[in-house]
Amino acid sequence: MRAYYFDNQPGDQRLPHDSSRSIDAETLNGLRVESWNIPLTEGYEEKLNVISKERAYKNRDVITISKEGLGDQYEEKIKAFYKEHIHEDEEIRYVLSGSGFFDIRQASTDSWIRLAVSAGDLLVIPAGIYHRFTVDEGDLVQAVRLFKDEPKWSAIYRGAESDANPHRIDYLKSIA
Ligand code: KMT
Ligand code: NI
Repeated sequence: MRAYYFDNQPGDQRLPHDSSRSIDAETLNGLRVESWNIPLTEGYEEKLNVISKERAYKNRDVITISKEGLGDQYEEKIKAFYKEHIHEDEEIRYVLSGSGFFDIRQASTDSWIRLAVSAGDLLVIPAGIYHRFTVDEGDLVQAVRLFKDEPKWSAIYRGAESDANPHRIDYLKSIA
């Protein structure tokens, strides 16, 4: 999974927007973003099960974002995923096929860091970090969504209220 600063240039969200300034693993650790690569070869399900057990991810489902699947709603849906937000729980995704970009905010600079994910990438985005998602030009991603308990779907969009959310405040404390 490559990580780099978003270039902040206008244009289609699905383009790479690569500033060519890379981000190292230490920086991601400091933001409490975790990732693994579990290749989709024989036995990957077992490995995913081991991690799920260790971290008490009890529930999961599969999400598919594709033009075929979403039809007329496709453009609207990918714009919605791309609106900056937080959650009150971790966002855990294991990519089965296709590819896309998770953008996470570096709190110290308010810059976007772009994480390019593809099949085999398992990503944990902590509660309270501002982020957004887009497919890339392939217009397809299929991923397992893992949950600790009951899925908490609600996105809290960035604003005065989200800044005051206890999960946001706890996140900022945890990276201080
Ligand atoms: C989300 O919540 O942003 C998503 O599930 C995006 C697709 S998962 C690669
Ligand atoms: Ni999210």
